[in-house]
Amino acid sequence: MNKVKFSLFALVAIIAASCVADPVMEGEGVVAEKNPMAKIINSSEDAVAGELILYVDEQTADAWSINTTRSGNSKLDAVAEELGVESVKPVFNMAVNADLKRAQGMHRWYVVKFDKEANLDVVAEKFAAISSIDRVQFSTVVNKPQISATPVSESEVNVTRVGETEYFNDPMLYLQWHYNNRGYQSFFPGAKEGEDIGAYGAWDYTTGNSEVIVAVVDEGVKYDHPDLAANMWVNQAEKNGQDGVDDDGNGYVDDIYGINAARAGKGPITWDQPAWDGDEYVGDSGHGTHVAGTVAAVNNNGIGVCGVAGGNGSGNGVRIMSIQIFDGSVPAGQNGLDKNAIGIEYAADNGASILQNSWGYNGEITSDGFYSSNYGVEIAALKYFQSKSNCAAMTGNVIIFAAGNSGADIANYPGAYNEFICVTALAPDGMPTTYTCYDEGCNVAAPGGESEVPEGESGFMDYGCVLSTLPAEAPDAEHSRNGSVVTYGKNYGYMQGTSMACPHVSGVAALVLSYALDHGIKLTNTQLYDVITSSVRNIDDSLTGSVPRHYITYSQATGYQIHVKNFDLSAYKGKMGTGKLDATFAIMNVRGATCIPVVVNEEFELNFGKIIGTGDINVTVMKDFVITDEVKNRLGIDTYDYFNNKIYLKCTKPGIGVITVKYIAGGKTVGGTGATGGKLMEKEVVIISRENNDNGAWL
Ligand SMILES: [Ca+2]
Ligand SMILES: [Ca+2]
Ligand SMILES: [Ca+2]
Repeated sequence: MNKVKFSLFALVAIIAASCVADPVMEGEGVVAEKNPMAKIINSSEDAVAGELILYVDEQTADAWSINTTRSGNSKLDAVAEELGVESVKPVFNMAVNADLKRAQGMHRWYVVKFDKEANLDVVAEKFAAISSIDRVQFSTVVNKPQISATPVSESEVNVTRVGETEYFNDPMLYLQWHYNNRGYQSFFPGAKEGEDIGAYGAWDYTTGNSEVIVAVVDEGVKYDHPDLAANMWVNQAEKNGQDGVDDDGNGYVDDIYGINAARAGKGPITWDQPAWDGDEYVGDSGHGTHVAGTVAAVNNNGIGVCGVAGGNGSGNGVRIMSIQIFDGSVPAGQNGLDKNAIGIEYAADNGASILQNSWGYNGEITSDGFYSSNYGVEIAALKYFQSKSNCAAMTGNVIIFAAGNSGADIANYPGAYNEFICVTALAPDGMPTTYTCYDEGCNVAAPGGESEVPEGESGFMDYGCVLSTLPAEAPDAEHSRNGSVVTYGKNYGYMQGTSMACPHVSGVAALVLSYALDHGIKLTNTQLYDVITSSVRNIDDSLTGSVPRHYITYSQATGYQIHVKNFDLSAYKGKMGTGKLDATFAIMNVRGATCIPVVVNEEFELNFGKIIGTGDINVTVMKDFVITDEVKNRLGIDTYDYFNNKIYLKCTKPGIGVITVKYIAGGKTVGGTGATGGKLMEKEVVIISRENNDNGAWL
């Protein structure tokens, strides 16, 4: 196998914002009139100059909505005059879904702009002293650290494999161990078969539905990427409309694939804009395109990679909406908190039902109350998104976040917030990655990948990272230095991080919604959250002892050196969320079927009481069970039997099959003429057969 490359800085950090302010108040209660300073809900450190976000009372909100230069409050108008306020604008787009937004108080958020030289703290105090201002929020700058991918092309990774066929015809699918892990040690030392999201099993039941829209809140998505274009959400009115005109009247001009929220929706979506902080590269990195590909790269199109919910080649992939909140061309210090808020609002207003977020705030937020008070305008947008119902199969929408890559025993916010799903990252051996945040606030684990030194190699390789789509023209942060841009030059590449684990979960959520749509199942967003967190394989049983992991040090005297350390697994026990997400379980969960995991070539005894879930065989008696020839062939079931309300069978092949069990509810005989007794019932039982890889991963 060709080496991808020696990667020194393979750890892809979660997109993160910088500063976190000192707590000023907890919760969202009304601020006491007597203490104006308590209205200032965060710190001016790292805030955008020349603007503040205000939460105003109803009268001011209504007055400003008509005439922003006059609030009707003489003190407020005097302060605005004194400061030379240049503009007052509502944060949210009140022309769309106004009633729901008003009910949630969103009409009360305003952005005021003034002289950039003005002292923010002084201005904040002036506004805070006015009774009609309820809260004053500094517009914290949303920054991101350097991230980079390892680009690959199909020709580079085209190795000869023995006897393996993949689910779809995409030539790089076999490298996507995160969907179907064959345990190749050349990818990762200790890689284990079955340590994946179980995509192949789920794909037997659904591969996507084009009515499901996933908003990728991230860098801009390369919407014309050959392996993404067919699965992009398209605003048809804008695509077929006039340039420079808001053809669909949603408040945004030419928003065909989403919006560039970092530019307040007033610029095109981009993914190739370089930027520098001194010599260091800080611009676009392809992160959004990579995340989008994991959710829904186009499957079975004969090129590149697959996405979790990318369809089967018939045009049924779920759709990606690009919500660009990071833009390399927006100078550092200008991208404030309100931009995230309007991006999330846009996703809610334009049909997304899943919000995919591989970003968060590194640092010191340690409670839901602190987050919701300091990031008031952002949580308002997130709660609004969650309150909308944009998929016919679900009441409400769902929000999924990455946990963060600092290795801390608490997730980053907003992901840690109790209402959202927060995703930790696994390596190809099914163990926690060395970088993943864990414990507090974390809900479920999924493959995020890890760069390692495979057997027989002397340097780090990235086959253990997550492979997805890349914009070939995006700058490679690792190699772009001193104002000189080096682009990836390839359409695919490896990244690692909880940023990569998160879109696996969003993709599985999209599969569940697709299956529900196809089968007339309706669920609530709470039920979908439950499906995600309960459709898991056990991780805790394997979290004992330690595993070797390599790491790099650098000094001028010795240069780069690779070392090995023992990575303590027991520290993660009980702290990786509910376990390892399995897409097959998730589909079966929403189908309402009982899943029975079995090991290939081992006879198992299935107690009927367990199938029904009561354990009481006196009230429900098994009458019969049906295994179709198709299922027998698929799972290699040659012999089976049942007696005493137990089924005995053995699968000789891995796979999934449904058997139907018939039973009597409420008696020992079926009622009818000449008999009393119970009602004949039927229930599906899903047999999920996998190889035993004796690592505790499966059973
Ligand atoms: Ca529009
Ligand atoms: Ca237009
Ligand atoms: Ca493809």
